[in-house]
Amino acid sequence: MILYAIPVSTYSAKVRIALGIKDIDYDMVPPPGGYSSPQYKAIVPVGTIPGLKDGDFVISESEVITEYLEEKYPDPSLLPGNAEQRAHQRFLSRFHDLWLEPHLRATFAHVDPAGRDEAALNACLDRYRARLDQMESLIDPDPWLGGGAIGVADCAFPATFTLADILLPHFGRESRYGPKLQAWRETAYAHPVVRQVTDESRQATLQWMGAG
Ligand SMILES: N[C@@H](CCC(=O)N[C@@H](CS)C(=O)NCC(=O)O)C(=O)O
Repeated sequence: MILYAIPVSTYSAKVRIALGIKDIDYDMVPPPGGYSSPQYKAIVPVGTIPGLKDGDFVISESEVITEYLEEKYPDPSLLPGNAEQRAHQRFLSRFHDLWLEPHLRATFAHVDPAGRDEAALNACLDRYRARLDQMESLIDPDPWLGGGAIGVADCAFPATFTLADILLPHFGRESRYGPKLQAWRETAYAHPVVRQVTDESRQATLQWMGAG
């Protein structure tokens, strides 16, 4: 199995955590020619990372890859519980992809002070903060987001928070979490798979920002 991914990519980290929890062997390969390149699109047509190649089968989109892994390697399950609990896990993972992470991603254009638009940057940071605050009311970790075992939602957030913990101070904002999220973070970052993937993300992000 080949995972086209780079350590700085938060969506790749989500899939890497899922692969690690399921103890699936894979090679992590940077997208040939870079993501969105014609060379990479010849393999993964949409050109995004992560992309998964399992034999002749190729699929992209982190949520879809995670669901594919869940169906093909059901043990241990990343979607434990009853229908309602499983739906809540999926909801949180979508919340991450659609409503939280994009506001952080939108700040990338402003990392270099030379090209920074303060008003646009502050709008992104405010939107990220509002969604993060909202998340506190959406979760009830025990200790994982879906209950007693790590699940798909727990795979989605760790690398994004690692990135936020670097970017927010860089922009003069405090990276803070409500009590429920903070408790979940302590559980998540203590997990060896989560720790390894997020340590690599942190190093790669610091390098990308020229601080590492
Ligand atoms: N919805 C996608 C998002 C992945 C994504 O945005 N990946 C970025 C790198 S972290 C990318 O490949 N961007 C390519 C582009 O913007 O053309 C997923 O969940 O896999």
